[in-house]
Amino acid sequence: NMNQRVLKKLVEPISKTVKSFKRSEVECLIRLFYSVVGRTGGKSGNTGLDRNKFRGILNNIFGMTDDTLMDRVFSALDKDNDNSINVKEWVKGLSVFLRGTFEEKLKLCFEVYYLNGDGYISREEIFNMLKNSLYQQSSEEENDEGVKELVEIALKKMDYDNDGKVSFADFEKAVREDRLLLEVFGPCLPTAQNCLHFEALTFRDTLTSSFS
Ligand SMILES: [Ca+2]
Ligand SMILES: [Ca+2]
Repeated sequence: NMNQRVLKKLVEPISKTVKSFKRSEVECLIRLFYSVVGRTGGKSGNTGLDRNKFRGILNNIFGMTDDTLMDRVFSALDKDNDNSINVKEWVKGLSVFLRGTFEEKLKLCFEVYYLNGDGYISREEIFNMLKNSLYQQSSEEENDEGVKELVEIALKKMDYDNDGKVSFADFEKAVREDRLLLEVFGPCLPTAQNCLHFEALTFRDTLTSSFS
C-alpha cells in the first residue's frame, strides 16, 4: 500500500488540473496507477507506465484490441513524450475516457489518427488505418482496391477544403455533422460499457461511502 503522505501530495495538484473527478476519485485512480506500476516511485512519485503495461490496461480493462491504435493512444496521452505515462497523464487520460466532453474526445481521436506530427491526416495515413482496422486477417492484394475506395469516400465526407488531407477543422466539422465519424479510422476510445465497468470497480469505495 502506498504512503499516505505521498498520496496526499499527489491528489492536491492533480485535482486542481483535472476537474471532472472528485478528490476521492482522483485518489482511487492514483492508487490504481501505483498498484499497476508496482512501486511507489519514492518521494516524488516520479514513475510511469511503459508502452506494454499501458497497452495491457487498454486491452484488459477497456477492451481495445488493435495494437497500432493502442500504441497511438499511448503516444497521444504521453504529453511530455518521455515514452511513459506518469500519474498526471494517467488521470488526465482517464478523465477524457470516462468524463470527456465532446471536444476532448474529438481532440484525442484526431491526435490518435495523425501520427507524423504535421497536423493533418493524409490520404496515405487514412489508407493505412482503414486497411489496418478493416482487413487485419485477409491477404493484401485483394483488399487494396476496396480500401482505396473507402479512402476516397472518407475524404469526400471529411475534406471540406479539398486539399487532399484532413485537418482538425475538417475533422471537427465532419464529426459535428455525423457523430459516427468520431472513430471512423478505428476505435480509440473505450466503449461506454467498459467505462461503467471500470468506474464501478475503481470507485467502489467512493460509491459505498456516498450511499451510507
Ligand atoms: Ca509521459
Ligand atoms: Ca482538408
